[in-house]
Amino acid sequence: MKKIVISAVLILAVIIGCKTSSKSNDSKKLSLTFEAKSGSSVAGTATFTQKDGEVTLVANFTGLTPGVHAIHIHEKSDCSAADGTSTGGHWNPTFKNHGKWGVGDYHKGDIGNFTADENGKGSITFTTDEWDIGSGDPTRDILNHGIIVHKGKDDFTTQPTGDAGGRVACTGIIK
Ligand SMILES: [Cu+2]
Ligand SMILES: [Zn+2]
Repeated sequence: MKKIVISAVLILAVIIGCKTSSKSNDSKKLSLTFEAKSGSSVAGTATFTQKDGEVTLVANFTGLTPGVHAIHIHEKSDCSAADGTSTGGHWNPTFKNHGKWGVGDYHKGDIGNFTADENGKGSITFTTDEWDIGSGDPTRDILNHGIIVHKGKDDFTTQPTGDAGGRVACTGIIK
């Protein structure tokens, strides 16, 4: 009888242990470095952090032209082209129109705009429960896509690009 009780306690401990470890697996982080494109001198870094079912992007840039710049997740992680076009169009796994996140139609990659100051420095923080890191769900998983920073601003209207101009920085979203 004692043996049975001890076994039951052990099994319970294993179950609790598994639950705890699967919860901590929900916390994931990716750190990325941008490369300059289209002859720009933009440098930057980005982190994606997944916690409690939400993913937060924090990105910081230098070397931008002062003013408003679009930033999107694009389809491919391939930054090899000098003008960044190797990343393809906006990541749009749900086949929606381009737009402003949370307002009508929008691509899963439509992060939006941020502003660079007079010294060319800019940053953006963006949090959503519509992304994840590495689930394999094509409508949510940001892995193996790319991030593009544009020369100009996203008008949230022009299809399918937002008319944001050339591509001045690029990184693959890869481990
Ligand atoms: Cu873009
Ligand atoms: Zn878009």
